[in-house]
Amino acid sequence: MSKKSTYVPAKVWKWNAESGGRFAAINRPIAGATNEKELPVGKHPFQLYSLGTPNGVKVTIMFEELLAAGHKGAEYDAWLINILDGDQFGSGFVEVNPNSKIPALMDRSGQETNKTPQRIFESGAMLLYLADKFGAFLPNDPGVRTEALSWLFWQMGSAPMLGGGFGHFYAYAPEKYEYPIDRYAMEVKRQLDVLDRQLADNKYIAGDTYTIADMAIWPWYGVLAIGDLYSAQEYLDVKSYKNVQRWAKMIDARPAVKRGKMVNRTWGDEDEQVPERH
Ligand SMILES: N[C@@H](CCC(=O)N[C@@H](CS)C(=O)NCC(=O)O)C(=O)O
Repeated sequence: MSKKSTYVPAKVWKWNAESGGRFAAINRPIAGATNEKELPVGKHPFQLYSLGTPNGVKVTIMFEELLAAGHKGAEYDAWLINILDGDQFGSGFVEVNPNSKIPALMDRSGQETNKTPQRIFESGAMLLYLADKFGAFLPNDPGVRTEALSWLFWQMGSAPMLGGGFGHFYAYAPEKYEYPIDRYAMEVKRQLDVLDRQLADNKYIAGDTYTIADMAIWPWYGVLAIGDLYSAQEYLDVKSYKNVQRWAKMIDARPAVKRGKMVNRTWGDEDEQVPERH
């Protein structure tokens, strides 16, 4: 157990901009734009404003899978949004995503017929929008579709425990605090066990078919299992989740996944970085 803390929360919370931690400089308690900045627009039907983090990679994998499957209408420009420089607070970005988080997407297809561009924010909404638009990676069978959507929404609800909870306190907080690390490690291990049991009887997350549920879950839990997310492999004993291991390696071997995970990436091996894609 941790020692008893002497910290007592104030009566009313006040913003301490100097609180430390890796993202202290960009995190704010207020929404909205801080500066006027238009977003660039390229020649392709889709304009993606993003960064190669797990939430961004979900969408670049989907675009690369669509293109690999022959959907030429899925051509996209992927512009780099540097969240550590605060690009997500520019006025143009906030118009596409009022929540100021990557990824943000504009569907500008149909410009020749004066169709109003469509904004989409939240990575899960993007996967669903693209799956419906192209009739791909989300089977029509109501049972399979519902199962895939259940797992897609499971991911959207669960990953903040892994990223904002475990990852933040294990890797980014200014000090190591036992209580939150312990609490979130337990929850992440429970989530890995949920996936491991599902993948014991299923080739892919939602059954026999590769769907947007795999694309949503892999960049978080797949990369945690076989990659270097938060350098926590040993701490979380990720190798013990055998079915997650099998599935994560299978998804990782897909050529479209290999391409998708490099787009908007600006760290790691140079030959695995494609900062922008046009
Ligand atoms: N639920 C959102 C989460 C997006 C998100 O948290 N994006 C992070 C990077 S992975 C971000 O842009 N952070 C910048 C900030 O918090 O200012 C989604 O899935 O699209």
